[in-house]
Amino acid sequence: MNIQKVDPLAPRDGTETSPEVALNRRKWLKRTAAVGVTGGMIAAGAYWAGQRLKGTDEEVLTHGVIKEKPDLNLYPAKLEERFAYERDETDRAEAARYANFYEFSRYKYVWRFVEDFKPLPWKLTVAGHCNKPFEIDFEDLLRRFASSFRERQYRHRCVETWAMAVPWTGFQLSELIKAAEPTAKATHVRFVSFLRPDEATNQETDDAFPWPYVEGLTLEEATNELTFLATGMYGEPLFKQHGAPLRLVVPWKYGYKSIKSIERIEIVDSEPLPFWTEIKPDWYPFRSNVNPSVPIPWNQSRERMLGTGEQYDTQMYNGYGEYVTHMYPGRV
Ligand SMILES: Nc1nc2c(c(=O)[nH]1)N[C@H]1C(S)=C(S)[C@@H](COP(=O)(O)O)O[C@H]1N2
Ligand SMILES: [Mo]
Repeated sequence: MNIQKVDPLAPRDGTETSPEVALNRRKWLKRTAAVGVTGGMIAAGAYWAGQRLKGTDEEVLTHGVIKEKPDLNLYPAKLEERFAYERDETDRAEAARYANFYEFSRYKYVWRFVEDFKPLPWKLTVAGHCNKPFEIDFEDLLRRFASSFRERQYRHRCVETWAMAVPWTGFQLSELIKAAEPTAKATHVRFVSFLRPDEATNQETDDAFPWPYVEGLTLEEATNELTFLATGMYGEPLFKQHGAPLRLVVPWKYGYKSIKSIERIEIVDSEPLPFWTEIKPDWYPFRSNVNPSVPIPWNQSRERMLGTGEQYDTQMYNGYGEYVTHMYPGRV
């Protein structure tokens, strides 16, 4: 993500170098200049600081687990075979380690900063232009939509050009929207994440951002069969860093549309203003469909898989054209 507009000192995409790594590297550079140590040791110092922040697989896989799990036998859900990835599944620890969740940190390794976040109990509000608005406790939501639960294997493409292939558990957003009964006025859906500076350190300290995180889709996009509300990943409840207890997954759009830890879903009659669109509208426009031929502003034609570093050509609509092209006649 580029946050230069709010912080000219941020690295280009705001994410590749963590503050701790950068700080240590700077210290090392100073020291080595004074003492005249070799470049090999500079590299070793930066490497060591990076490793400490990355953590072991075991740390990464245990730190963000929600303690009280609703015991409803939802996981694992039945796999829908038609959404196979056509590439290797991303290692679970690699996905859990390298996340974007600005409420906790501007940088990666978010898992280190989610300790105070309490995703349960959780309440979801569904409101706006609908006949049946509702407010529902997360456990009741699971019960209400239990029969719609399934597992979906989706490719995910971040605008920073990293990608992953992971299995989500949840249900189609269309089911929830149908239950709310949108009225004739409804044209768009607005999603709002939490505002909890006590639990999310970066919401307290980083007031350059327009908290809370907001996203939006057209009603047609929101009810597309691909659009998924996920409560789990890899056959278990979501880790905190992946957006527990409930997040959106929109696989044909850049990753930032897939808003995490949703508190509010509003059915509205105009285009909402998403978080990143507010910060940088020319780079992160409302629609944000994955498109390898449009640089935003860096080249988007290739992508790199988390963990393996394997590279692929980025596909139009992230390869999901057969499900979504009809929504964008004559444009992208
Ligand atoms: N609330 C919230 N949702 C968010 C973000 C965020 O910072 N806050 N980052 C987005 C971005 S840029 C990406 S790529 C995906 C990353 O999902 P993952 O970390 O589970 O891989 O979450 C998206 N959803
Ligand atoms: Mo992203």
